[in-house]
Amino acid sequence: MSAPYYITTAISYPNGRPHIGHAYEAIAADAIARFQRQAGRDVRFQTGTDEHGLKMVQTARDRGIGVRALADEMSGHFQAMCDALAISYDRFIRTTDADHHRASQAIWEAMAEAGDLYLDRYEGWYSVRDEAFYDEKELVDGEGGAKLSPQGTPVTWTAEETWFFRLSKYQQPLLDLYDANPDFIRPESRRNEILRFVEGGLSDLSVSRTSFDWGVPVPGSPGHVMYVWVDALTNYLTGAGYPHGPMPHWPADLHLIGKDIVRFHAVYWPAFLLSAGIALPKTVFGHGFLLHRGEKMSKSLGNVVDPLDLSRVFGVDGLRYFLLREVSFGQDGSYSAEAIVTRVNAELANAFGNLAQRTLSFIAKNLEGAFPEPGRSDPADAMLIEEVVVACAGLKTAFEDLMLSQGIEAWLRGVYACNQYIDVQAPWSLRKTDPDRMHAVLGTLVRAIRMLAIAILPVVPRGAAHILDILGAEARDHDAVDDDAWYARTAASGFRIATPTPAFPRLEMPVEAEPA
Ligand code: ME8
Repeated sequence: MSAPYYITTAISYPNGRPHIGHAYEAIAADAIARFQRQAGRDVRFQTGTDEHGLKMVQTARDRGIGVRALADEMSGHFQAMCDALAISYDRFIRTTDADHHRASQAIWEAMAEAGDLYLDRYEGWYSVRDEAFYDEKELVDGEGGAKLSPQGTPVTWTAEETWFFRLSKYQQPLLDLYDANPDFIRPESRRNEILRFVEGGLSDLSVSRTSFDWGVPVPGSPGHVMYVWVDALTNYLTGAGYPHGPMPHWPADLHLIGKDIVRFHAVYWPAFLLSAGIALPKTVFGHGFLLHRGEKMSKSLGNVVDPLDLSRVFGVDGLRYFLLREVSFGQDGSYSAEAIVTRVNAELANAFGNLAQRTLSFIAKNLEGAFPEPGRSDPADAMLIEEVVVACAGLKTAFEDLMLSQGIEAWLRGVYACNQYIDVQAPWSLRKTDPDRMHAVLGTLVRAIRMLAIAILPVVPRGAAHILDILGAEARDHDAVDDDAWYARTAASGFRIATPTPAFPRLEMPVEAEPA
C-alpha cells in the first residue's frame, strides 16, 4: 500500500458566489494533490462549504430567503467552480451533511470528557464578517470612532451564556508543539505571527451560541449551537472518517488555507485536537491573498471577478498556470488581464505549446506520424535530455516543498533548453540534407516533450494530457518519466502521432475585461 496523503482547502462561506481567491486556493491545492498522486501517494483531497454561523443567517435574512436555501444555492456555485477548474477533489463536504454533524458532536463530547468545556457568561466583541471573537486590546479605531476588528471588519458587543473551551490550558502545549515541529505552521512569517500571539497569552474561547439556531446542536445542552469554527474545523476529521474510524488518511498532511485564518488552524484547531486526544495535522500552510492590480478585492470597488468568467476568457489551464506561476506561494500576488495574457503567451503558448505543436505536427506530416528512428546521434541530444531531466527533477523537489512558482520556473528551463536545441539543430532543414540526423533530433524532442508534459500535468492538466495523448504516453507517474523503454515500446507498437490541435492556444487581450 502506498503512503496516504491527505490535503484539504479551507471550506468557503457560501454567503455569496466564489471569487478568484477561492479559485486560487482550490487550484493550488489541486496542483499539490495531483503532484502527490503522480509521486505514488494514496491521496485524499477535500474541499467544500462552511454553511453554519451568523453570517449565513444574516445574509439569508437580507435576501429574504431561508438559510438552507441560501446554502444550497451558493454551495452549488462553489462545487460548479471546482468542477469547471478541473479540481480533482475526492469529497466536496458540506457542513450540513449528516455525517459532519455526528463528527462535530463526537469531538465536542471528547473535549467535554477531557474537562475542557464549561458554561459561563460571555461578554465581548464579535465580528460576524470574520465569525470571530476579539479581545478589546486587539480592536482598532475605524471612522467616526467605530470599533473594528484587526481585519477591519465591524464588531458588535455580544453578551450571552455560552460554553467555553479551556484554550488557556493549551498555551504551553501549543508552544511546545511549534517548537518541536518547525513545519507545523508555514510559511515562516505566519509562524512568527502565531508564536507572538500565543506567547502573549490565550483566553478561554466561547464555543457555543444561543441567539440563533443555525448550527450543530451542542449535545445535551438544548438551546446551544456550536460556534461555527468548532464545526467548521471538524470538517477535516469528518472527511477522514471520524468518529467511526478507521482513519487511514488522518492525520492530515496539509491544511491549505489563506493567511487571514491561520489563527483558527494553528491555535484553536490543534488545541481542540489535543483536548480530544486526536493526532495533529502535519502542516498548516497560510497562502497569501490575491489582489486585483494590487488592490484588495471588494464589492464596492467592483473588482470581484468571477473565476468562471476568467477561465472562459483565459482557459482553465491558462488561469491555473498564471496563478501558480505568478504568485510566489505564501505571499500576496496581483493579477490583471494583461499580466495573464503576457505570462500565458510567453511561457505556455509560445515556449512550451509551440515546441510541442511544431514538433508533433512535423512528425505527423513528414513521417506519417511514425516515431522517429534512432538516426545518427550527437552529444547535443544526450545533453538536452539531461537538461530536461534536471528541470523536471527541479520541479519535483520544489513542489515537494510547496514552492510551486519556483518549481514551474525550474521546468521552464527545460522548455527553453528544447527551444534552443531546435534552433541550433534545425530539424526542418535536415529533412532534405540529413534525414538520419533529423530522425535523431526529432526522437530526442519527443522524449523531452513527454517528460516536460508529465512534469507539468499537475499545473495544466488538460493541455498536458492532450500532448501525452497525442504521444501515446499512457503512464504519467513520476516513475514513468525516464523510461526509455516507453519510446521503444510505443515506436514498435506502430502508434502514430496524429496532427495535433494546439494544446495551449495563444490568448488575445480581451476587449472589455478591464475597466478603463
Ligand atoms: O474563511 N485571495 O471562508 P471564506 C486568496 N469558512 N485567498 C483568499 C482571498 C483572496 N483574496 N479571500 C479569501 C472562511 N481567501 C472559513 C474557512 S475552514 C475550516 C473555514 C481564502 O469563504 C481564505 O483565506 O471567507 C480562506 O482560506 C478561503 O479563501 C475561504 O474563505
